[in-house]
Amino acid sequence: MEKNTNKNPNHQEDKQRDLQINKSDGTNKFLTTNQGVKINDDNNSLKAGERGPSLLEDFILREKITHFDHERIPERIVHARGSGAHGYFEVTHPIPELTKAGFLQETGQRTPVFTRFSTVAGSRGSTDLARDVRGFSVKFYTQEGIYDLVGNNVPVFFIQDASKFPDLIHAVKPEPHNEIPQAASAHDTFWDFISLMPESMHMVMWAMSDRAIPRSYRMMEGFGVHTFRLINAQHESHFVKFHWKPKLGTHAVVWDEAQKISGKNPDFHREDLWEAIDTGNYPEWELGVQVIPEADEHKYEFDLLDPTKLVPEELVPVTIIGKMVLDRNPDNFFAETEQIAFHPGHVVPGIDFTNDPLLQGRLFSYTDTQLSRLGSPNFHEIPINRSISPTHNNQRDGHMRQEINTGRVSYHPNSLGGGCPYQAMIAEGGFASFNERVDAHKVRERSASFSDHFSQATLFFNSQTETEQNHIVKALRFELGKVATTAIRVRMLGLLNQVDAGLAAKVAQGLGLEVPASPEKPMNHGVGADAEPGKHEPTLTAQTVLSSDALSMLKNPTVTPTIASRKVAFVCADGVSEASVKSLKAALLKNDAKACIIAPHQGFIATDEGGALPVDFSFLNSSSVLFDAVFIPGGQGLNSISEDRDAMEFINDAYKHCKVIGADGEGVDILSAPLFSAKGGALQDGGIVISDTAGDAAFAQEFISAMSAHRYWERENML
Ligand code: HDE
Repeated sequence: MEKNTNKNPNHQEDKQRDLQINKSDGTNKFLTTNQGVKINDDNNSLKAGERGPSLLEDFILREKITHFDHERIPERIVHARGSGAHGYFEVTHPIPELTKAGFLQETGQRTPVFTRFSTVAGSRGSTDLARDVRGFSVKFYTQEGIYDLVGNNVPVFFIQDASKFPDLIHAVKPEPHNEIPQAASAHDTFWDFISLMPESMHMVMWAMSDRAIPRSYRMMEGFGVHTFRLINAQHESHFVKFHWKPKLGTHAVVWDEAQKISGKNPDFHREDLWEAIDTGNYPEWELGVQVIPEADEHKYEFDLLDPTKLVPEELVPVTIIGKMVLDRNPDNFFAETEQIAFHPGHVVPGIDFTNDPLLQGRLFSYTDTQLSRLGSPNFHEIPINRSISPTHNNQRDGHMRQEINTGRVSYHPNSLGGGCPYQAMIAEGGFASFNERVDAHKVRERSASFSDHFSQATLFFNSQTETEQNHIVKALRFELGKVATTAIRVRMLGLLNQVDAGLAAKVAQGLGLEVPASPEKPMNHGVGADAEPGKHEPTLTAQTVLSSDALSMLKNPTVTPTIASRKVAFVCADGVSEASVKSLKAALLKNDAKACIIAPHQGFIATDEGGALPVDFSFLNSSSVLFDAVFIPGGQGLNSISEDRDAMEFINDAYKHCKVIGADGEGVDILSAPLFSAKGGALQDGGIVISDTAGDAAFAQEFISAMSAHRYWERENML
């Protein structure tokens, strides 16, 4: 009898081998039609005479154009813009006592994965740096079937019930009359909806924080959001929350930087992920779980089924059980990243659902959306979606069916086929849903335990450093400032005042409005027409945890400081000191960081020593927002930079964005130039590293250690 065990710890390569059979490479091959006929002329259509009409007979032209006409498929309704990579998941701390899932049983066990990161609101071609939540979806190709963990980089969601999802997405997407704005929540319809749905307030705090403008996909946390269940071999259930913790720590850019990156390089995150993997800087995350026994279901002041709430790590710590490494870029974006079909309902024995009403709705949506996006119930046969564990059932036919099912039997039970394929007993790996008792009235209702919409929003705000709080205030001023309808702005101020009075007052000041004395009533419009008045108004529950360091990016460096894979712009000109360039470049390379030479022109620049250095970018086609730090080397020719507005804007932006700026030798003079000091910069500021001697080794060390702190927030304008 065939039994799917997961005991082969070396099946990391299985998916790669599985994909191999579909790969095609035209190197040293003839050009052919799709029917395998060799093509003699791919440049001229068949015509009646050189200047005559084209002939319908030209099957080569017709095939080529027809295929081209049908190249596009509908983009994802949400999360259309994304990037993905292959890798593996490795168990570091097995949890057989909690789950029977085969891929979590033994230390060192590796499972192939494909991970896709995305923004939510923008179209496929939109910018990576939109202020938005990021999708974080992982497909595990386990030996017991596909398991998808389809999460976000924020641990909570805007809404509590699936029925509001289409409304939320309609509100945030470009407005329907003019399709403006693209990939942005800063417009009336989004804030109109939010201002009437106080349950969104916790997630709004996250979306207005710097979590919504990550430095890199590699530097984001990931969360399963909903509470799931782990089921062990004794059929016992534990509640579980999933967390991905990035090895490089959680980092963001600032909003001004994000907007500039969107213009300078809208593929910033996509390129960053691709380059990191291409150069062997494999992104890595730890997978952690917060585990809650069934008996503790009602122990907390929030409901575990409410997706607008998180479980503070102070109440339930995160246990790390494994790590994920992404080590291979896709061969073909469309075939892999675009066609991959995730589904929170793809689970394996040992993992199960809860009654979270948002999760329950998702369990319907994802297959349904694949039917229109990928066009057929056979989307599971697309190579990237194909399970590496065998699949046998009585589902048949449909568009583009690949599998050739043999035999005359396509039903169960049967005797003609010997009863095959047969059902698996639980002991043989058959999936059996958790035997939860449900005894209830059929209602369209929400539990009263879902009605505290503000306490965790306040918890999030209180957990932030002053810098992070300022960024939230500025983000809200930006977003609400773009809302044309004053009544919506005022309604939002009323809700923000429930989260934190200081926050509301500062946002109001920026908008030139007053915080209303009391919020507009009713606050909550997400209720049925016959709901008792006031029944569903938000309530406040006493909180056990008032501040949680884990929620702040700045308070919570999750790893030892590193500058690995960070990029430094060397601001150069003809007459640069080669010794200075080479010394810091070598030190950066040793720390796995990268140096790029930026100069007034491309090609080569002459060095002080009489040599030449290749230029990577000019000030015209680059910008310091694309780099993590800036270095101005010494050299006689460097003085010309202090007069160059483009070069000085490059440096001044790095200053404004609180990045490390280093200079040695004559480079130091640039930081004394009027064009720098006029923007507030001074040599003694934090994160400014200087040395009188060009090419000094101690300077390089100081620069690198300054860079590992990433940003010098004290330079930022305070509110
Ligand atoms: Fe999704 N979501 N979602 N979602 N979601 C989709 O499925 C949906 C929700 C998330 O990289 C769609 O294949 C409903 C929460 C990610 O391919 C669609 C509801 C969370 C991705 C869909 C939610 C997510 C999607 C669009 C409320 C965080 C991208 C294309 C009931 C835990 C996956 C697709 C990828 C994609 C529906 C809520 C995350 C339309 C109805 C909560 C990361 O089916």
